[in-house]
Amino acid sequence: MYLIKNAEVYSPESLGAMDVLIGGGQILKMGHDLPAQEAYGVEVIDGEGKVLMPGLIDAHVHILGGGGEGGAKTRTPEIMLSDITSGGVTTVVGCLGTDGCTRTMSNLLAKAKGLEEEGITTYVYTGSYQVPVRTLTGKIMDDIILLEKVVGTGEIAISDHRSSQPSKKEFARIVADTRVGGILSGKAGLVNIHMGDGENKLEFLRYVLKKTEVPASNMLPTHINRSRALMEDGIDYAKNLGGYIDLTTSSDPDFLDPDEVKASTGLKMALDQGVSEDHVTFSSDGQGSLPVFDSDGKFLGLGVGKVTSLYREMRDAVLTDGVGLTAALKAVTRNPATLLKLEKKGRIKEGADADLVLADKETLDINLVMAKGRVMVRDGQVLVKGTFE
Ligand code: FWO
Ligand code: ZN
Repeated sequence: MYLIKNAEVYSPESLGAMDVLIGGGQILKMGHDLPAQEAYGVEVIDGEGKVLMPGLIDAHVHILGGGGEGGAKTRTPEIMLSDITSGGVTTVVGCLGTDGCTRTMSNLLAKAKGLEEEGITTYVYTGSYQVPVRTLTGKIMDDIILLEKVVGTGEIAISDHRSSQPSKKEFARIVADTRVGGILSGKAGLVNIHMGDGENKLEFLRYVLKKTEVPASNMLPTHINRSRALMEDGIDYAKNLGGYIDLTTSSDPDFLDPDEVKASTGLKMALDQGVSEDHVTFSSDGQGSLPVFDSDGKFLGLGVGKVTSLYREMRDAVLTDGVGLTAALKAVTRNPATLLKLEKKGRIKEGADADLVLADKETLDINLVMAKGRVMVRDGQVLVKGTFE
């Protein structure tokens, strides 16, 4: 058990300085001047001068590795536990990307299971870029209903030269099946949609909202900040249609695209233009490839995404772009938790999972990361390592 004393709690709404008692993987009690029962094996952690936030949720991570756009040697490596926890992330949703052939759902599920055994919380989407969706059981709905870790479909690629180029109707069917699978299993039924650089931008999502009864909360388009034009379309989609948009925090320093919008800046832009702070999320695209192609579609090179970029962009939003801590935290905690229907995640309250990050109040430097009540990282030291680290 742990008692965190006197930290500024952001749930992510600011609750002021409080004590938080943790035991059995959960937040047991919150209050003022909670007695420190050290005799019962409670370790007291000093929270003075620190902020306590929910563990981050990264709803788009290529936990198995991805890529391959430059041939087999460019398939990116699997993630390791500390690549995730060192960035304050305690929940990930794993996905497949461009390659839905040599990367498989059974392999993805096994990797997600392994990370869960190592101490964090994991889910997956069924499918990859491809349409028809390559599922495990043969059907999107069956995967979601029968496989516990499957909470949706993705990342389905549209507006991209690597997409299967589905029709609007095919796309709507994928979203509909995912929604009903979610309803029947009490899960989110979220479609994570990979947006490329194509002219159509968010047109397919607008079609779904206009022509079907499916609500916007079943679709989360990602990489919205990959270009200025897409960012503007994303802002319009979120503001005028009540859509949700996801900004990718990884970028490759070797191939900085001048047209790309940094995620922290994109969040500021969206909020300034009237998008609700409940409608923007960040995800890292961690361990996926960040390939660059020329205008003729020729492969130029690729980098690898990092989960730690998620925390970096949240912090830059606060310290550089002037976004409030609550709004910045919502993009990496509460909002993904709500879209993924994870009621015990993305908030600090009694009964919630003890997924927590303690950070310096001024610099937001991470001090301690706890996942399901277990201290994973403390004072820059990774205390719980992955099996092969
Ligand atoms: C983005 C994942 C992209 C994989 O467009 O979608 O390729 O399969 O690992 N990455 N292709 C990266 C941009 C947002 C910079 C993926 C990747
Ligand atoms: Zn993608």
